[in-house]
Amino acid sequence: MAMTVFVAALLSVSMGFVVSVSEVFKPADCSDVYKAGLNLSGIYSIYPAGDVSVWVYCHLVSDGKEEDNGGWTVIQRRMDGSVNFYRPWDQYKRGFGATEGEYWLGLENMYQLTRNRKYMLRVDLEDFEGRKGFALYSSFSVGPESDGYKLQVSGFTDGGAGDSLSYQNGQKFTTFDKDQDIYENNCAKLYLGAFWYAACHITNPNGVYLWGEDDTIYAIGNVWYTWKSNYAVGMKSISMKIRRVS
Ligand SMILES: [Ca+2]
Repeated sequence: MAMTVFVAALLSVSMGFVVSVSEVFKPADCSDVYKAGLNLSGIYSIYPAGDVSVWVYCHLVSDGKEEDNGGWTVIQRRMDGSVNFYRPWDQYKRGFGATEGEYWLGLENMYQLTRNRKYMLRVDLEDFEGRKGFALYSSFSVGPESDGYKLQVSGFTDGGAGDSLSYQNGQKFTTFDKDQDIYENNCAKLYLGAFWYAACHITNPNGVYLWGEDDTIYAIGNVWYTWKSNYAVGMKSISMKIRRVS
C-alpha cells in the first residue's frame, strides 16, 4: 500500500520509469516530498545525506493552520507499545522499528538532515483518555557523532502540553551502553530508555510503554512531565516530527 503510493509518486514526478526517477527525485526529507506536490501521509523514501535512501513516515497535511501545514518528517513515534525502545547505542545511531508503526529514525540521519538545513520540531502527544496536546519548537538540530549527537532545541510554543524538552537542550545522547549524560550514573539504565538525558529528564519519549499510569518504578515511562505533572503517566502516543524552515 505504502509502496504503491511511493511508486505512484515517483511516476508522477518523472513521467518515466522508476529506475531513472531516483536520479531525478531524491527528496532530502518530507518537506521536499510535500513541495513536489504530494499531500498523502504515508511511507516515503528520503535521502538525508544525499546518497543512501531511508524509509520514513511523512505527515503530509494542509489544513490551513501554520503548525500543521504539510511536510513533516517523523523522527520518533510511539503508538501501541509494539517496539522495544530499550536498545544500545548502535541501534539509536542507525535507527530501528517499523516505519508504518513505532520507530526511531536514527541519530546519524537526524544529524545529516539538520546539519545544513533549518528545522522546526513538533511533539504530538495523546493520553489514554483521548486528550491531545503538543509542543512546538522553532529550531531543532542534532550535532555530529564526534560531539555525542548533541541536541539543540529552542523557540518553544505551547500547544497545551508545556515545555518538557528545553531542559534536555544542549545534552549529548545517552544509551545504556554509552553514558554521556551529566548525572553520576547512567540515566538510560535508571529510566529504561535512551535520550538526550541531563540529570536526568522531565520527558522520556523512548522510555517504557506504560499503558497509562503506573508508578511501580519511578519515571521509567514515556512521560511528558509538563503536561501531566506526574512521572507515572505514560503517553498512549507520542511522536516527534520535523519540518524544514524556509
Ligand atoms: Ca552519567
